[in-house]
Amino acid sequence: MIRHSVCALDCPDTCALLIDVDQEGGGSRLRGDPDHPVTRGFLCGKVARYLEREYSPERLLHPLKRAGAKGEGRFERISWDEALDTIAERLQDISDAYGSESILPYSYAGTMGLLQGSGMDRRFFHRLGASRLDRTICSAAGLAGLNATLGNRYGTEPEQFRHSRLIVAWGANIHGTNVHLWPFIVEARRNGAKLYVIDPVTTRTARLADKHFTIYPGSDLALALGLMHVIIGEGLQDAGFVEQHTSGFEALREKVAGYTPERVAGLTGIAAEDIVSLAREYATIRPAVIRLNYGIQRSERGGAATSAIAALPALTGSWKHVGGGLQLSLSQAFHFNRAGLEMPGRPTRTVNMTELGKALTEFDSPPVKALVVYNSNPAAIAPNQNLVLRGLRREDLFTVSLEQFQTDTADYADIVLPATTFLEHTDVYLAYGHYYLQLARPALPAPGECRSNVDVFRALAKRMGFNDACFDDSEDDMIRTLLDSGHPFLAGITLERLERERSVRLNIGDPFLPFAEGGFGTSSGKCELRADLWDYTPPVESRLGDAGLRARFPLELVSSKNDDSMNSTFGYRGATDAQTSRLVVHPADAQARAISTGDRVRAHNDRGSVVYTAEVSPDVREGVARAPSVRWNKMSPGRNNANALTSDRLTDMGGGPVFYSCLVQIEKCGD
Ligand SMILES: Nc1nc2c(c(=O)[nH]1)N[C@H]1C(S)=C(S)[C@@H](COP(=O)(O)OP(=O)(O)OC[C@H]3O[C@@H](n4cnc5c(=O)[nH]c(N)nc54)[C@H](O)[C@@H]3O)O[C@H]1N2
Ligand SMILES: Nc1nc2c(c(=O)[nH]1)N[C@H]1C(S)=C(S)[C@@H](COP(=O)(O)OP(=O)(O)OC[C@H]3O[C@@H](n4cnc5c(=O)[nH]c(N)nc54)[C@H](O)[C@@H]3O)O[C@H]1N2
Ligand code: SF4
Ligand SMILES: [Mo]
Repeated sequence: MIRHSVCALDCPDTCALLIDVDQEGGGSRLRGDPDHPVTRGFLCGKVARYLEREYSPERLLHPLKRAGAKGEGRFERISWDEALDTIAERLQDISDAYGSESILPYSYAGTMGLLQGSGMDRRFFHRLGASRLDRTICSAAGLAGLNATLGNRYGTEPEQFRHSRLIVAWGANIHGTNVHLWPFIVEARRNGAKLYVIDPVTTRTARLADKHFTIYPGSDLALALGLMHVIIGEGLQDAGFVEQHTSGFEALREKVAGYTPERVAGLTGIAAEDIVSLAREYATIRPAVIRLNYGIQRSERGGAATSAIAALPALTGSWKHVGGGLQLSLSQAFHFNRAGLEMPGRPTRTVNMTELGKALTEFDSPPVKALVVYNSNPAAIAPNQNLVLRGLRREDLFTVSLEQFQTDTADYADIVLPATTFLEHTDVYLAYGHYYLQLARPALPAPGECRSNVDVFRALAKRMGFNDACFDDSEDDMIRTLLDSGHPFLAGITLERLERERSVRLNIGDPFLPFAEGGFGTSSGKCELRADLWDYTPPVESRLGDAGLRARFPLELVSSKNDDSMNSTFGYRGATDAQTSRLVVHPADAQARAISTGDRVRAHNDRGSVVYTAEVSPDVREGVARAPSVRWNKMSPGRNNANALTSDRLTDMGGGPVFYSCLVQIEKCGD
């Protein structure tokens, strides 16, 4: 029998899956649905092997309570009743003693499912009056940047990329992290399109590109202003579109006058003549599309950089063309009834998830006394890891982890609850890289005593005496509520229709040209050219940043995504561990330190020190080191990873993390 499912991983592609299931309910083969217009019958390598995870002997199957020291990883099995009673009692006691805001939920996108990730859990914590979590860890700076310029975060549909003549992958490793866009690019190139990549690293995508601009990390704002300098200076803007649909052009003209190609070359490391030719080609080749991804906004100037890049298609009028425009995240087009799903209740303190270390070690009035983690592995993925781990070690902190695997975070938990995978529970999925809404029903039985997040938070609500009707809602009730927003993009999309069709394109018209006739989501309805936000100063932690820091820590560490894993989700796999234990160093930087491929090296700064295996390669720009991420701490010699080096400084906009603005020194380890 073939069953349908949807990949729940935090990936723009949100693939439709087919799974072969035998008489006994065992899954034997997973593949991409050939009928889905974006999945097109194939999966990425990591999920093609997902059944290995599903049936891994390392899956957590029973509730556990801690039997050793925090972090040690010794646990004993307990019953669900004991686990839920303990959690309910402890949360109640903590709430009575310190106030409900001393309880902090911590979750991100381990699953992108709406019910399991922002459904019953939110209802529970809102009813409890717990602190709110500001979920900034991935995209906050970029989304704030897009909002400032476009007002709403719509973008070019992936299927339209086949019509583009110039595709600019800007901080976007398409082939590695968004592989279902790739076939559309192949099709475009067959018709003569060019692919340009702007990335400090020679990624798979860059290797396959027509041109690769190896920009200095964190300098994208300067490049965007340099391109505008050339476009406006040479009169290549679309005067009609600018006149009708943008505001702030005159101030922008003045602002970019100072960003000459020569000056921008010094700031970005891209030759002046390349800046000029890129600007000319971008402004004159039609249609031209920018695939912007989150790589550029994990740096100190990431918000402003995104905001400036997002203005380029309005300057050139590229929003008018099928196959033009820009894509970052498309998720805002899914106009759900979020309030109905999440039941926000009264406002409480908000804690920025990027600052977890500070929250656990510095906050008082009230201090964080209980931490409930699900869909996330903060011990591995949050910046300033030493501070995070110090917080997680606190004896007076009560920690719960809902997990599929015994992660580093689970090692610090007092109670661990075994969670279902997306193949085992019901959920609905938006996407951030396409416009299809999807439903998945359980395709496989849950092993052992695994329970879904919805189930667990429903049970906890009962134990804490919350009698509100919302805690009796079934998954289907929640889906109906979610779809009931009255927004035209969701008109006619019901649970019954999702049940029948499984994947339904939003009612956005075809072709969807969100801003062809203006209609931006800003208060003016225009694309805001925000010259006021766009002054480039190099990140403090960068080659042109703080000279004192740079003298001690001369290399820029980019701990970007590993091609063949998903954040820390597959960290237990040997092959993933081998990939994420590497530090890629440029030959010149390696030579200066007598480092060869295979050497054990130590990367360090004032925040921490991490041991890697060196790979000497020109795939990084001189002065840049790359640590494919995110490794499971406990697999490494120092029981840590790149986030022991990254800082918890926040981005210029949105309060996001600055993972890729990180200065380090590297040396060979003694034997
Ligand atoms: N294989 C795989 N796929 C994934 C993930 C994964 O871990 N592995 N993670 C998923 C998640 S959570 C997300 S958010 C998306 C993210 O997807 P992407 O945004 O594509 O991923 P990143 O690796 O963060 O960044 C993309 C590229 O930006 C480059 N970059 C770094 N700093 C700069 C800079 O300052 N300027 C420019 N121009 N480029 C820079 C990096 O070298 C990298 O190649 O991918 C998702 N898909
Ligand atoms: N240095 C560095 N740090 C980074 C990044 C980077 O590129 N470099 N990327 C950042 C980005 S973009 C992101 S999005 C974050 C990602 O950080 P996280 O969202 O924490 O992602 P993962 O590390 O993949 O951990 C997700 C966990 O959720 C669990 N899980 C999956 N499905 C379910 C479920 O249904 N129920 C429960 N209870 N658990 C489930 C998985 O087993 C997994 O352990 O990391 C950030 N950290
Ligand atoms: S991780 Fe992305 S590309 Fe891979 S199967 Fe899931 S949605 Fe598709
Ligand atoms: Mo992310």
